Amino acid sequence: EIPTEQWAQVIEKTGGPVDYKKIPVQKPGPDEVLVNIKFSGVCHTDLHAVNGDWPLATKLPLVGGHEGAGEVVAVGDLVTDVKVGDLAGVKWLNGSCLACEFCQTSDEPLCPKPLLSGYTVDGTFQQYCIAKAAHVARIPKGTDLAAIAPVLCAGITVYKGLKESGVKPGQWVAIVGAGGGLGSLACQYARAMGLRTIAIDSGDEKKKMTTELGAEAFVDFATSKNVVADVQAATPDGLGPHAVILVAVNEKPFQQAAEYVRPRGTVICIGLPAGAYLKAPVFESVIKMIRIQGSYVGNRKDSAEAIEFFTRGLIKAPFKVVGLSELQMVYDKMHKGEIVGRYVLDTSK
Ligand code: 8ID
Ligand code: ZN
Repeated sequence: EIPTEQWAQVIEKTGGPVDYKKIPVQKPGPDEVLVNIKFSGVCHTDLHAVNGDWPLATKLPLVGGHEGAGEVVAVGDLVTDVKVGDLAGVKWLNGSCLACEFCQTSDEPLCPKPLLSGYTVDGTFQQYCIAKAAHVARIPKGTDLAAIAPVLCAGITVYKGLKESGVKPGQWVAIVGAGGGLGSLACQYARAMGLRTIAIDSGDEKKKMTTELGAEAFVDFATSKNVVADVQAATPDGLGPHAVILVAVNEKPFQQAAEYVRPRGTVICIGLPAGAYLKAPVFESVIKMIRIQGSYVGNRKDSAEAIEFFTRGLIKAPFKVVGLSELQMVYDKMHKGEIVGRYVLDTSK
């Protein structure tokens, strides 16, 4: 039975704090489903939302979260392809118009009227969450819902970024921020896609984890005397990686990547540090013919593919499970850059 009340983490004003309390369970509209969220990953985007880091306002009060895995408990009248009892994932893209040029060409993250989970609509830091049926991720029966939660944003996003980079099996990719949530999944997707990885992050724990996840080299941005030289030296011919995947939450590496990427290489920007700007030397950018591009989550097909990699057993990134009630502790660690991999919240405690 669907209760009328549920536990949730709510922010009343930008800047926080999050308040663990009971709120009403909503009813799905005709094209929506209600998902009983069992587990939700905590993405750095959720912390950006609390802090008001971006030039886009959130709804308030707000329930954050957009890596929610659970079971469908109710569907609207118009929903025919998702059934009560199905497993489903609530992603960042909660819904889109399905009619604009971008939705028509399967670039739905670029829809000018998106619904964003945990940002413009309430997200997955609650026990019952609403999403548009067209956009919920389909999760196969029997899936470990705690383990798949981080795939629903971090996994999809880095998989899409790697595809957008155009890098081919056997080529080198530098993952900047490799020890965090997106980075740890990027190490796994890169290995599954046949790529060779240079992990860039800081500290022994992150070095150990990224090595176990398949990275062949580690550059510590905090202790390296010359990050650019060290990254280039990690490739056999010293010419640098074919692609750079930027998932750090700091402006500096966004200004460094163009310096160490290989000629003809691609820099993919994914991380969204507050107030940051991209910068690259015009001279090297021109004579190296480099490409610098943004990449933003993934479409429904990218999502299904990213989930399929997980279901095939190719994606095993470390995560720690704590109760939904402990979200503030996770934010505090995230703020200090202390999280190795991902935290996942169990909504039952
Ligand atoms: O679609 C998108 N573009 C998208 C989707 C999901 C998330 C973008 N994001 C954004 C988030 O909003 C956030 O800005 O990606 C960024 C990373 O999210 P995350 O992986 O959830 O964050 P994290 O777990 O805190 O990891 C960040 C890592 O960056 C490292 C930190 O040590 C940490 O491990 N890092 C930092 I801060 N500065 C670094 C540097 N100079 C660095 N690593 C290398 N060099
Ligand atoms: Zn996210």
